[in-house]
Amino acid sequence: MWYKVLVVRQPIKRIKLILPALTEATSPYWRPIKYSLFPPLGLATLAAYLDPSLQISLHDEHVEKLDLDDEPDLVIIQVYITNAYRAYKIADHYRARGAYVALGGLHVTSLPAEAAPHADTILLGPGEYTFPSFLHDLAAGTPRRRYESSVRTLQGLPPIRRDLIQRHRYLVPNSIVVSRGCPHHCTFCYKDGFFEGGRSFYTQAVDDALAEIARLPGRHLYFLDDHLLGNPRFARDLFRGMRGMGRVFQGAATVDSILRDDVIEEAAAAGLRSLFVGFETLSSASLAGAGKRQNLNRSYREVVRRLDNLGIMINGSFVFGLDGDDRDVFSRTVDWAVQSGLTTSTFHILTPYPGTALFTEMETQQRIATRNWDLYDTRNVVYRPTSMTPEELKRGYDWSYESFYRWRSIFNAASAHESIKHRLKHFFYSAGWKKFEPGWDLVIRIKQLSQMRPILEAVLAPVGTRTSNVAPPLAQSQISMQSSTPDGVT
Ligand code: B12
Ligand code: SF4
Repeated sequence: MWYKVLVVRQPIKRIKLILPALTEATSPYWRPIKYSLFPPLGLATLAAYLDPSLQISLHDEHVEKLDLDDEPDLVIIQVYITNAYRAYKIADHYRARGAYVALGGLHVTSLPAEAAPHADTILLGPGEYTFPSFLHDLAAGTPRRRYESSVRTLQGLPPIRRDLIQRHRYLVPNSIVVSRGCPHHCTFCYKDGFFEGGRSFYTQAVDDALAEIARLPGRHLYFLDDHLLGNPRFARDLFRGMRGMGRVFQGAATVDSILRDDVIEEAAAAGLRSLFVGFETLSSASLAGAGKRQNLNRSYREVVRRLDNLGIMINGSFVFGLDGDDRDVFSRTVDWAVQSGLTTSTFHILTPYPGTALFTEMETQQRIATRNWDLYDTRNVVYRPTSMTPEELKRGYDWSYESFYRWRSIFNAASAHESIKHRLKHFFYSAGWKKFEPGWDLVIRIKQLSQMRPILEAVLAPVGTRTSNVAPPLAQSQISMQSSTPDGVT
């Protein structure tokens, strides 16, 4: 169902959907390739509710320069914490020109009072129910100032307006989400705040998800779901349905879900080739403190072994600065990641996002050091850590990236795999991601990113499965930590 929107005084004909650039675009950390990975899927999802005969355009400021001299009637802006200031500026600009401006997304949901002065309407939570309601009211000439999502379902969604996405500008235009949220409750995660007031984990019908997949051209897919294996029955049916589709795909899942049953084998058989895994920390005390129960007493060694045996590359996620983390946490974590043969690692400085339990806790303890949202990008220390100074935390974080992506580390981590093919694949994927920045910049500048997709697909080709154990022997530094790590982590 879509809506031809019309407000009493002014019919709405031109609609502009905008994902403003994260402030980072002007910072030394800016990596064009990172922001040319995924298109604005949330906005393309919302666009599906608009009458296609209207003039609709979708703009992603990470990959194109925004033209702000135009005169759209309705402007829809997605606000993340790190693009919030830019989003408000764009919103103010268009309101001054007479456009109707609606703001939504994660940051608007956590801080509605901050966003409201910049919008005619704010919409909180997932947009699948609020956005069509808003359009309906707008068409009737009675839009409200605020909409809150209470109905949570992905049944019968209109097909995402992927035609509005400029596919050639992205390395991974085939990003897809088949669920929303996650069944877990980590205290630092956006999830509980964003989904407050309704279900916080739900999936599409398997047939709808398969139909969406079938609509995507090419072979490669990236599932952006928070937890692709979160509902084992759904995941199993999805992967069985995907068998024979000839896809290769990447996604994210938790430690416990990889060990739980045989869904991960089903995923591998369907084409899963690389998985983002939230290890977060090697300390059981820190896991407990972060509410990360799904990792407690689970063997990280076994997770690595299982994925490796299935030929699935691992992108390990780690958080530094959890209460209890000391100055050794960096080398301990990097050593483990390299020795375990993780293909890539994503390190984060603990960041208390507004709306999370962590933020509330730190605010009560008066440990929030700054409310400059530009710094809430997991690369800056925005709170007072307990067991090291903010400078030590920042230095340790920077060192961890440098150390993990040194040529020697890449070589050592690649050597952890048994087969030559797996080693080579690891080497090219890891080095390609972090060591060829000027090459990526050039490819983006000359608009040839889509030419790189076949190479990505080749690197994600299967390496065959095996049964032997690749998890590393214990390093000396880890042996001394054994008493404070979850069973079998090291
Ligand atoms: C893809 C992605 C990225 C891409 C963004 C590309 C893009 N084009 O969007 C990239 C790689 C660039 C990225 C970067 C980062 N990301 Co990110 N990312 C995601 C991810 C995995 C998927 C986003 C997505 O497409 N979701 C699917 C669509 C359908 O949902 P959606 O975009 O949220 O849109 C829905 C609603 O939000 C709402 N909505 C959104 N806008 C609007 C507007 C209106 C008007 C309305 C009505 C509704 C509405 O309706 C949509 C449909 O339901 C999410 C996790 C997740 N599952 O959402 C994390 C996530 C958004 N990222 C996160 C973080 C922390 C980051 C980084 C800071 C991490 C880092 N250090 O690299 C950086 C930001 C860097 C910086 N300097 O700012 C956090 C955000 C936490 C927070 N509280 O803000 C998330 C939630 C991951 C997590 N679990 O912690 N990210
Ligand atoms: S498992 Fe991941 S997505 Fe789920 S609540 Fe924890 S951090 Fe968030």
